[in-house]
This record gives sequence, structure tokens and C-alpha cells, in this order.
Amino acid sequence: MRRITLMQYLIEQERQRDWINADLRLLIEVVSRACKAISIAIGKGDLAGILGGAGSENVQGEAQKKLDVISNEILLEANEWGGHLAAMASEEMDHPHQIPHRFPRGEYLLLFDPLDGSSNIDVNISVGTIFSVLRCPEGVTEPSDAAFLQPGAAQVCAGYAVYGPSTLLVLTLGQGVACFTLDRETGSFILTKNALRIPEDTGEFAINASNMRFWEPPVKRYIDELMAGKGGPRGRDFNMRWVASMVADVHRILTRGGVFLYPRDTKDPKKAGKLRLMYEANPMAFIVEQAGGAATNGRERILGIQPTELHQRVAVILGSKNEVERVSAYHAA
Ligand code: P6P
Repeated sequence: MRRITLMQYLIEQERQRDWINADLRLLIEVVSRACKAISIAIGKGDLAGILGGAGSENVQGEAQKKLDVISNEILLEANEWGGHLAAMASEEMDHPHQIPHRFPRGEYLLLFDPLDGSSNIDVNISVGTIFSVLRCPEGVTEPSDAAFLQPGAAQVCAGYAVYGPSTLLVLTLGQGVACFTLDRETGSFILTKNALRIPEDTGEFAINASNMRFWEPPVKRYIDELMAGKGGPRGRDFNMRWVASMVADVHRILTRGGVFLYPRDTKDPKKAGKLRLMYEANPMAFIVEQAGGAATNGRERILGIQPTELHQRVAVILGSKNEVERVSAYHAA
């Protein structure tokens, strides 16, 4: 594969397709630079005294890690001056961040989970940044929550960075999925995989099995059958993985197949699920579908869900198409 940089890839994409414009290219470049800065901060860990709790809570009422707050600040500062954005929304902020009036505004809305899986950060397990790009509705100058409430199918771009043994940036612009590896010597993201495809079948599933007693019957049935292995109805053995970092679990599935489930559970019946629709499920669903996989909440396609709240949660079942379809069939039975 030609070793081209992210910038070169984006310029070539812009030449081939008129709907990638300079502002969207700048947005992706700026987000990639912010992810590079987050990767460097994470890499310092205890040396920089940035591990552990921030002593604050986010809108979800969850204790924030210092690196949650630092990553959020890095993304805000990186993106507010460029003139490509109308506003930003983040898991770590109650309401959208408006672009300061001293800067020009653009046509895009950026949403992100600045540091997904941050509960893993203090134990040195891979974490990531997830981002999603929407167009700002015509005529909206101060985008409130409502401007962001668009179904995932409206995304123009989505991606994630995974901060693991290497730092990767995975990106879709609606024409397939590309993966870039950070070259720490030059500071460039280099195209290392193009047209990623998720195998339609798999022998590997990812779920937090400690919640089993809270699952709805279709999920219980599905997982029981996988656990029954060769002697069970599936007639084969399955393997289980659970990193508890969505970005790491999804990247494994994008790389070698698998099915990821964070289903609705009765632990808290008021919650539709644990993961957030706008900046976790939607971007990941866009990427997974673009790689030939599927993503549902068990009853409907994730990308078709009409959001009602900026931080709403959703059940997520995504990955190898034939397995996701089987889980959906069990919900419909
Ligand atoms: P549990 C991380 O906190 C996260 O939002 C996802 O990245 C991950 O898949 C999930 O929650 C892990 O949840 O209940 O297993 O800790």
C-alpha cells in the first residue's frame, strides 16, 4: 500500500469527490492533531501527574478522570479557531460549546467522547477518542442541543483514535473505512489500511457477562447458545473478549470480526442502555456499516434512531452482519 499521510489522503479524496470540501478536510486534520496531543498526554501517564480522578463529575453524574477533562480541553481548543465549526458537543459537557465570537463559524457540528474507556486509563489499558460530524441546520447561528438531534444516517464523517500499543486513527467519509498509524518520529498519521471489511461471520463475541441476570430474554438466549459451544444449537465453539473500552473492542471487530453487545438491561429500567447514542453508538455504527457490518439496538438500526436528547443512551449490538441479524431476529421472535 502507498504510504501516504492523512493530509495527502484527504486531498486525494477531495479531488475525487466534490462533497469533501476544504472545511471538512481542515476539521479532520485538526481533530487528528488533537488526538495526537491526547496520545502524547496519555503516554506520559504518571510522569505528568495526570492519572486519577479530576474530583469532578460529568453530565452523566460519572466521576471524571483528569485525562477526561484534559482531552476535552484539547479538542475544544484545537477546533474553535478554524472557522469550520458551528458548535461542538461532548460527553463531558452538559450543553454544546459555542464558537467564541472572535472566530468565524462554519457549517459543521462536531460531537465527541474525548476519552472513551477512561476507567481503564489508570490501569494502562487501551482507551480512545470517538468523534462524529453533522451539518449544522440552515440558518442556525447559535446551535442548541436541538441542532444536534439528527439521526446517525445524517453524519458526513465519523472516526476514532485508539491509544494502544500504537496510536491509530480510523475514519469514514461515507465511502469505506481507512486506518492511519501515527508515526511518532514524523508526527504524521500514515495510511496503513484502506477499505476495511468486517467478516460477515465470526467466532468471537464481546459482552460484560457480569450483567447476565439483567439481560432481556433475546440476549440471554443468544449468549447462552454461544456459551453452549459445539454441543449446543450453534454447533461450534465461540471465544469471548471484553476490554471495557468500546474503541478497543470495536477496533478488534473491525480488524478480525466479532460481535459487540452492550444491551439494555433491567439493572436500571429507566435507561435504554449504557452507551450514548450521539457520540458513541452513532459514529461507531457508521464506521461498522461502512465496513460491511451491522449495528442495531436489537429492534432498529442505530443510524435510523431519531434522537430526543443530546446525551441519550441506547442499547448497542454491532459487528459481523450475520450475528447482528441473528440477535435482531431473536428480538423479533
Ligand atoms: P462496563 C467505557 O466506560 C464505556 O463507555 C465503553 O467504552 C465500554 O464499552 C463500556 O463503557 C464498559 O462498560 O459496564 O463493562 O464497565
